[in-house]
Amino acid sequence: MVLGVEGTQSWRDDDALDQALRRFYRVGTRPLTAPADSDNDGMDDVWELRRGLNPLNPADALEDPDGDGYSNLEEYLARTDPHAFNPAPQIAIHSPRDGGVLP
Ligand SMILES: [Ca+2]
Ligand SMILES: [Ca+2]
Ligand SMILES: [Ca+2]
Repeated sequence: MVLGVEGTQSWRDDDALDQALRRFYRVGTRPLTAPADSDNDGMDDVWELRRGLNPLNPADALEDPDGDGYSNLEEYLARTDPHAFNPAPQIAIHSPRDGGVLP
């Protein structure tokens, strides 16, 4: 069963024909500018499906599978990969006098 298509990519549930693993889906279309967020966790369904998250479980918004200190919701908002460690941004303050980096 095809769950969705974006460009040349599609998402399928290959178990949909297995009676024991049968799931239920609501079928519809939405504009790309207003993606569905079925569990209201702030991350759209397609983004969650593409990254192995659960679009029906809001608890995964607070998880941090790559251990970088950024939650899945923060990674979604920053458009980073929630499964790839992202180092914290480095901030340097430069002196207005000589341009040197202040401690
Ligand atoms: Ca969601
Ligand atoms: Ca979710
Ligand atoms: Ca993370």
